[in-house]
Amino acid sequence: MIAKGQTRAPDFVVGGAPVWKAFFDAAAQAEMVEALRRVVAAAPLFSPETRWGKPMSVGMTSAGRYGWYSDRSKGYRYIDRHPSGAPWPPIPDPVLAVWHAVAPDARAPDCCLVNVYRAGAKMGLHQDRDEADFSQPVISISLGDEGLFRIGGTLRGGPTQSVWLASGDVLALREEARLAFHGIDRIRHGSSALLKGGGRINLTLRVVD
Ligand code: MD6
Ligand code: FE
Repeated sequence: MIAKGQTRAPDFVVGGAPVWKAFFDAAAQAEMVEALRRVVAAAPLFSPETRWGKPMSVGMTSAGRYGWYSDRSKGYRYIDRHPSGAPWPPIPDPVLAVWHAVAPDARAPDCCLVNVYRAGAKMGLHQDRDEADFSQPVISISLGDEGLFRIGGTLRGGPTQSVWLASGDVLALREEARLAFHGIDRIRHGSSALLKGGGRINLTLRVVD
């Protein structure tokens, strides 16, 4: 469990994004995975379609007032219910605790996007720009297998840097890096024992409105 009021300086900065290595320990990671199982039970994973109509390799769902969604007809957006029509479940408290610890001055997040990477899944370079207020950060939490995170600048096609994100690591896209292009090139399948059968979960917390 993250203690209330816990703060810590980031361990390093990559492409303008601060990274906190092992921000929470194995017991807290397992607690978070349990809470996420309840989220997935209420809001099952689905594979959104890109704007171009291709299914994404990453399984997704959300918690909070809004969930992120995409399909061929309307593209990338937030919707206030799961595609089944069910309301999104609330953002679990241990996840909110991470947000408040690394972004104490930010507004409360109203979406936690849950990305699940099985063997071979990846996420192409993109910007997170479907939110209304870019003064608010996006905070990412990694769980399970290591993922190779790549980050560039705010223009597509510029130079990029890469870093492996491991279970318990936290990264923030904020300030000059808020609109940086970023993605996940590959997963080191089986590098963590946190998830049965391997895989990686990434949570991104956002303020949408
Ligand atoms: C991932 N992360 O780590 C994908 N977005 O699986 C993201 O797309 C991301 O790490 C916004 C802020 C931080 C991120
Ligand atoms: Fe992103």
